[in-house]
Amino acid sequence: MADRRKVIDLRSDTVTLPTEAMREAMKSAELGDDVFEEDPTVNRLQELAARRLGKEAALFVTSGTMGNLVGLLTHTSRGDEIILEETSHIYNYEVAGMAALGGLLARPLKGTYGILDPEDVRRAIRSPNIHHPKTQLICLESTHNRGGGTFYPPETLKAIADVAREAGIPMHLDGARIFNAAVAAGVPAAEFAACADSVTFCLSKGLSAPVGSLLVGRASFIERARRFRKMVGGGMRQAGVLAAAGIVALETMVERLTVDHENARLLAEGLARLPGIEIDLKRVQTNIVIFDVRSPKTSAPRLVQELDGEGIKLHLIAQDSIRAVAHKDLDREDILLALQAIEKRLA
Ligand code: TLP
Repeated sequence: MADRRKVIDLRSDTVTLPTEAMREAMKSAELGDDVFEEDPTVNRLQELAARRLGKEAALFVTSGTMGNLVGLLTHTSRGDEIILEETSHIYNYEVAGMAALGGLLARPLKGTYGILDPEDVRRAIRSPNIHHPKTQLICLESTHNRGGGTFYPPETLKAIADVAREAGIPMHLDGARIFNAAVAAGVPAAEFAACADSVTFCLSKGLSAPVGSLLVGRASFIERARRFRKMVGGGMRQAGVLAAAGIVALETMVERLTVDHENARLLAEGLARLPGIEIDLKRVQTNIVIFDVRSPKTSAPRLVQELDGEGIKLHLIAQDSIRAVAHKDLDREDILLALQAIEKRLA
């Protein structure tokens, strides 16, 4: 391993660098002021995103966090309650923006590797009562980050959409990695999106664009969301320079996600064979691999620290738990090298 020059960064798919085609597109992008809705490249990306997700309109935002926040603000009023999964990104990793900026009350439910049961959702919806907060939104996440890259089976998603529709409650999907779910399930992303009133998805993760996410939904919803985006400081100007890379991401980087899924599988199956590693292969469905270290030879924090010294980066997500994410800047060879290095520490 001594002659290896490359850092094998498995911390996240957010570390992916833009492709040459993206850099070229950024250089020659046609630009305007997007707050005036006059950036032709942003407009083109938004139209493309809406079409891909089967929705009327889309809004280019800086990040997945902003897409979710703007989506939540647009759906709700202060004091409303939203149902979400207890390990979801919105509840755990978005700095409590929903509470701090939206005045929203969270109703976290327990899922199975992040996936909620439609009956649990139904039971959590508040009945009208002067004492209760109003259940105003159901938020799902697919693929589910802390669930280990799991995704909603289309029938489960449809069942929850039915529960929501019967109760007259809108649904927001945090689809940061919706294309990973689509490619793994072999269904168009629009089929998942059809179950939700709004969807956030990211260009800057597996799709490898440098910056940006989209919020999609009905035209009237996106029109209101545009005001909230401005409120939270997301009114960008010549944002076409970023949107240009996003167009390339959507047009050319979706199908190749299967390669990342194969590499994640390779890593997961390799890890499952090592002593002192606990991993549930059922939850490895896309590009994320979560595993536990229970070994007399080392601990999860020590393993992460020592491998970092060797140029192999992993993400410690709990005292005994590690996350690794496959992405386009890592190939099969990198995965095998990482596995070898981990094996050495456990032997
Ligand atoms: N997730 C990041 C970190 O924040 C943990 C990662 O490395 O996985 N929804 C989901 C499901 C996400 O995984 C993320 C990012 C977001 C939303 C937020 O996206 P950004 O980072 O663009 O704000």
